[in-house]
Amino acid sequence: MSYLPNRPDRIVVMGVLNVTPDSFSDGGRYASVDDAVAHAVQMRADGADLIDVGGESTRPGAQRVEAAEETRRVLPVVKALAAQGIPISVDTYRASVAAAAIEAGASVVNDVSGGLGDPDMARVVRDAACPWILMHWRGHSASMQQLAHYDDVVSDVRAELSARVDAALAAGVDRDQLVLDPGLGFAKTAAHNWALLASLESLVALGFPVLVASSRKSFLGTLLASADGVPRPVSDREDATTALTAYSALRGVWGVRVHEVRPSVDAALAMAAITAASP
Ligand code: PMM
Repeated sequence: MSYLPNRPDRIVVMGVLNVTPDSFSDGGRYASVDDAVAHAVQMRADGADLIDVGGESTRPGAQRVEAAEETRRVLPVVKALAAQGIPISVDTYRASVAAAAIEAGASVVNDVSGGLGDPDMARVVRDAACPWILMHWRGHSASMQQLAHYDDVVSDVRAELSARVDAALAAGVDRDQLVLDPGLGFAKTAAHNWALLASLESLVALGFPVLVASSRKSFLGTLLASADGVPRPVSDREDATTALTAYSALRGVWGVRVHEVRPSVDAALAMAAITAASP
């Protein structure tokens, strides 16, 4: 079984490294391998336990890129980070990209489709015996916001994630490989995201490590909108992101996935200190 970081002192913090021209918050910033590696090294120095390398934007409305292009973006960065001993997750729902990234040194597969995007992913993850983050997902980014309809978002997401767990186990993946993620912003309105956050315990109660990825997402832009309704810009949503890291840590999650690592590491340490001191 390869590496799923766990820390005795705080929850895990994953640092986002999007090597895409069009991601919603950092698209285009780390398009060269050198820039990407330098940013990853900085996130590591800030305390990131995993660097999450993604080569395809999943922002609402994003169009897909070809597998060859996704691999071309991701692989040189994965190789360069692995050469420095930096733990890597690969953010992809393509089995071929995941397999190539694992071969190049990635140790975790972060699959925003929860295994639905590529029927071959379960085999790749099973053969690699690596951790597999299963995110709640209903469809590709181009059309996912039309799928944001739930009877009860908390129980529906929980049931749909449980079905993904069952499919993974049926494909021969080990229980210990799985991490669950409610998929904030993926086929979800702001109200859905808040409801899922309010009921994080019900996801944690499924008995798997849980990842929360709220960083800079548009529901925070809406929450923090100006008086005339203009969403707070992406670059100015960090304090709310840090607050959600602290909240998530107190709700028993395994980790968070964030763009700005240091404030979340600090928040995680502070919440762990409170937990440790609790009677
Ligand atoms: N969100 C994005 C990308 N990858 N992975 C997981 N596990 N969970 C998420 O919610 C998630 C993800 C989109 O955000 P980005 O464009 O900032 O990477």
